[in-house]
Amino acid sequence: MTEKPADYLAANGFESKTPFLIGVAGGTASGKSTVCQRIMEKLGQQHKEQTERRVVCISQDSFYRTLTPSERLRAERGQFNFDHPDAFDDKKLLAILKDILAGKKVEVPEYDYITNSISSHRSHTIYPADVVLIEGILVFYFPEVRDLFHMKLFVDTDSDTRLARRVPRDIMERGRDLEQVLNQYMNFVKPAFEEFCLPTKKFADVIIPRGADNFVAIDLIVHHIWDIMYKKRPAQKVVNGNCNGTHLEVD
Ligand code: UZR
Ligand code: MG
Repeated sequence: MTEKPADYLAANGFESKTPFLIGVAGGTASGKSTVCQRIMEKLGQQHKEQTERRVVCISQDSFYRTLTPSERLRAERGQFNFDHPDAFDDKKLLAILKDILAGKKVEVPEYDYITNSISSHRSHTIYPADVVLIEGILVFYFPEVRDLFHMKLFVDTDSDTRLARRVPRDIMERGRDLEQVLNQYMNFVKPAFEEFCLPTKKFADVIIPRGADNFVAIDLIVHHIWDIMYKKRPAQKVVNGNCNGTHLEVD
């Protein structure tokens, strides 16, 4: 390849000074978070201090909107559709992604699945990084958000595998009982997946069959990110007091 870094970056639609934004979509329990974790692990980022990380991951769950009192009651009875696009605050997600692209430090709220709400006192700070992964069932649904990604991955795992994972996860980690989980799945999760999530697969640049078990696909993606982080990016000094002056160099 004779392409110069700047040409490569321009051809791929992003400017050298902005982070490389990767969207990771897929059905519930498809392995989106695990794919992101594997990518971070392979890049040696998992055990770094937050301020030192060059690759960070954000979940779309942090952008569930605050429910009205009556919606909250429905949520407690398992009658609120958390898989519908209306359940999200897409404007807030868009604003935060724009800030990230502008190289700003942002605060991302933490979501609590037990109370079905954003924690009012817990959030985490995302410092400027080279690569930012955004994972969630509907990250490709909102056109303005979708258009911001430099790379789009869709984690494509069979529905039965996803259901088999979702049931124990909801019971053990999210405080639900079996009947509630299955009702919610049949009434909301499955139909919303088919109506809103699956049609966004066509926007993906890379489809990852079998999800996090697909080591070959993850390796290929990691190599691409590695290139961006260590080879293709021009030297850049992130000017931010909290970022410890991360310095990236061309080899
Ligand atoms: P993933 N979800 C909850 O179960 N409770 C909430 O308060 C908010 C979201 C679920 C949501 C969706 N659906 O299927 C899932 N329900 O989180 C998305 N019901 O998360 O992609 O990790 O499966
Ligand atoms: Mg998840």
